[in-house]
Amino acid sequence: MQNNQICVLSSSFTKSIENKSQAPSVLYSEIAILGRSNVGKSSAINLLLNNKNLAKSSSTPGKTRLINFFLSSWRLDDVVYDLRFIDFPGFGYAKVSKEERNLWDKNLSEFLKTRDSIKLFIHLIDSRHTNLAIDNEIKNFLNSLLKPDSKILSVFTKCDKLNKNELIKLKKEDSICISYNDKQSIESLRFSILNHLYGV
Ligand SMILES: Nc1nc2c(ncn2[C@@H]2O[C@H](COP(=O)(O)OP(=O)(O)O)[C@@H](O)[C@H]2O)c(=O)[nH]1
Ligand SMILES: [Mg+2]
Repeated sequence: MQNNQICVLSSSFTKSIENKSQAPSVLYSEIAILGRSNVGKSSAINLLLNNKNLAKSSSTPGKTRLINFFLSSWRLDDVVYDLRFIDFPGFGYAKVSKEERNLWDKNLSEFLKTRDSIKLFIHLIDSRHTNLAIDNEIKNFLNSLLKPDSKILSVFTKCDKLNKNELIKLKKEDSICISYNDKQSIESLRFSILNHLYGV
């Protein structure tokens, strides 16, 4: 299936929003990237969109949590796909007051529940910690949002941190495993995205 390459034609940052009233109009199929803080969401977006500086990657997330929109055009076999990626920083970020967290969770759920253009939810999970309570929470939450035309894709990050046996074990389960120093893993994820969205 992967004879040809996906060419990333262009990628750009669209805008950041605080709540759903500020969201850009629905023009494209959307891919939501979710996962706990520090799991590698921004890095994954930069890798997929082939631009190191698009999503700000930081080990000390600030208090302001925004939903960030990016647009990217990919070409495969002479067909161009316009895709919108949505980064959700601070999901389950614990180092804020309970009130703040509740408000953020409410904003986030409201946005996710009503944004019908999200056709794919990519749940990033740290490959070294595959059974965290927060990830089970995210999984249940995403399952509650699923519509007949949307899907969830679980992707394991930071696979360069695994030893050979751990990696073999994870891959045996047909898992998608990515790492920032494995370009092929990123290309495979691009193929999975197009496959889930367009059946290609
Ligand atoms: N070893 C390794 N570290 C990674 C990888 N992807 C991201 N990181 C690091 O993990 C930290 C958090 O990444 P970031 O993308 O900001 O996570 P986010 O909070 O989910 O957006 C940063 O220090 C990244 O450099 C990876 O594939 N391998
Ligand atoms: Mg981030």
